Amino acid sequence: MAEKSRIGVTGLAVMGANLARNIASRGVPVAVHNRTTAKTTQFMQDYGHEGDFTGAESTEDFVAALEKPRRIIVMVKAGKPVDGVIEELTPLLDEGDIIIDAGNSHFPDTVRRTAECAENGIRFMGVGVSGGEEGALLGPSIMPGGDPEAYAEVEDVFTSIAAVVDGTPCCVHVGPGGAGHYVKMVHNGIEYADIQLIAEAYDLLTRVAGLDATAIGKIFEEWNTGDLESFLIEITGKVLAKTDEKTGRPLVDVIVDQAGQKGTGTWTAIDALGLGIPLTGITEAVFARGLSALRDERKKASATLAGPSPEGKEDRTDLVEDIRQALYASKVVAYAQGFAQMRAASIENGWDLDLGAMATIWRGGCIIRAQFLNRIRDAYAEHPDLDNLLMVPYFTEAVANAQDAWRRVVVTATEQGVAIPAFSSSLSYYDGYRTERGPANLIQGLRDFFGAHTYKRIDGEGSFHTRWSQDGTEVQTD
Ligand code: NBP
Repeated sequence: MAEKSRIGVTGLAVMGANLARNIASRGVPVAVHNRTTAKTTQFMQDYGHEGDFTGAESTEDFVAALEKPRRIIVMVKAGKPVDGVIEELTPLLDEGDIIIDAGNSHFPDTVRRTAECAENGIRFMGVGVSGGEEGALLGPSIMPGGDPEAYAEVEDVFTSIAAVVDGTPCCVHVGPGGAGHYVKMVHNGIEYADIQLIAEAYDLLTRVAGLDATAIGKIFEEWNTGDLESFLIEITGKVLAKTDEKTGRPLVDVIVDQAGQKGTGTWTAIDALGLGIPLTGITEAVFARGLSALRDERKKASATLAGPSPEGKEDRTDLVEDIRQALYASKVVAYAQGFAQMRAASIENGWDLDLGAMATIWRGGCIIRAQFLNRIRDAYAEHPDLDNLLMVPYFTEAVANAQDAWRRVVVTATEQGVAIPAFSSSLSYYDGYRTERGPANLIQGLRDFFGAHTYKRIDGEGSFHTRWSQDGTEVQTD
C-alpha cells in the first residue's frame, strides 16, 4: 500500500493547485482532489512529476489517502461550496481530524463552521492566504486562525511554504475562531484603500498635471524607490508602462473605467460600522468602486451636471511631489484605521491579536507587502497597546511633514473638480482625530431636542435632558 499523504488539498483551481505544488515542493506528500475529476487528472498530468502527489478521484479515496489526524485544506469558492465540502467530508472523518478552510471566507461563517465541526469532533481552522496565484505557488502570506493545537499539527508545513522576509516566515497563528479570516478581510480592505489612493494619484497626474500613462508609469517607478516602496506601487509602474498590442496605445487607456469587487472590502466596511470604528479610507474605496460601476449614469451626468474640468496645465514641478506626499499621508491614515479596527475586533472577540505580528506577516507574499510595514511592526513592538498608529513619533512626523502638500492636493483637486474621496476623507479623519473639541455637542443638542436622547455636560457627571418644548428647564436623568 502506498504511503499516506501528510496533507490533502481539495479544490484545484489556481489557488489550490498552486498551494498543493508549493507544499509538495517542500518534500511533503500531498493528496489532491477536485469536485470535477477531470481537473484532478489534469493536475496529475501537468504537475504529478513535481512531487509526492496522490490524485484522488472520489472524496472517499481522498480521505483514505491521508495519514491521521487528517489535515485537509479546502480551497474552493467561498460561500456555500465550503459548507458543501464540509458536509461531504464530515461522515468520512474521525475525531481530531482537521479541516482547514484556506479560501476567502467571511469570518462569521468561520465562527459558525468551527462550532458545527466541533459538534462532530472535527477541528476547523479558518486560514487567510494572500498573494494570488503566484504567492500560493512561491510563498504567500498566511494568516491561520483556529484551535492552536490544530495549528501545531500544520505549523511546519505552513511556515515552510510561506514567504520569508529577513529570515522570518510570513505566517503566524493569528488567534482562535474567525481571527485568521478576520485579519485576511482587513488585509483585503487595506488593499482596497491602497489601490484607490493609487488610482486617485494617477487621476490627478493625468487630468491635472496633464501627463500620459508612460510618464506616470515612470513616476511610480521612481516612487517605488522611496517611502512608498511596495508591491502595489511597483506593479502600477508596470501596468502603466504596458502598450496595448491591438491599438499601440497604453493599455490602461483602453481599459473600461469600471472596477469589479468580490466583497471583502464591503465586509470590512460593514464590520467597522458595527464596531463604531471610523474607517474612511477603506469605505471610500468601496464606494468609489460602486460609483465607477455606474458608467452609464456617469456618462449622462457628465453632460448635465455643472462643475470645473481640469485642463491638465497645472505646473508639474511641485504638483508631482505634492501628490506623492498626499499619497503617503493618506496611506498612513488608511493603515492606522485598519489596525484600529483589528484592535477593536480583538477586544470585542477576545482574540488577543498581536498587531505587530500582523504587520510582520504582511511584509512578504501578500498584495499589500511594503517597506512601510516594518515601521508598523516597530511601532507595536514599542507600544503594544497603541490606540492609533498616528500617535507613534515616526508616523506623527511623517504626516506632519506631508500635510502641507496633502492640503494643497485636496484644494487643487476640489477647485478643478477631480474626485479624490480617499485623499480628502483621510485628511478629514486626520483633522477630526486631532480636534480636541469637535461639533458633536450640537449633534447631542439636536438629538435631545427631537428624541429626548439626553446629553452629558462638560462641568459634571450624569446625563441631562432639556424640556425643549415645555418650560425649557434642564433635568438630570441619571
Ligand atoms: P475559485 O474561487 O474560482 O473556485 C473554484 C474551485 O471551487 C474549483 O475547484 C471548483 O471545483 C470548486 N467548487 C465550486 Br466553484 N463549487 C464547489 C462545490 N459546490 N463543491 C466542491 N467544490 C466546488 O478558485 P480560486 O480562485 O483558486 O480561489 C479559491 C479560494 O481562494 C477562494 O475562496 C478565493 O476567494 C480564495 N483566494 C483567491 C485568490 C486569487 O488570487 N484567486 C487569492 C486569495 C484567496 P470545480 O472544478 O469542480 O468547479
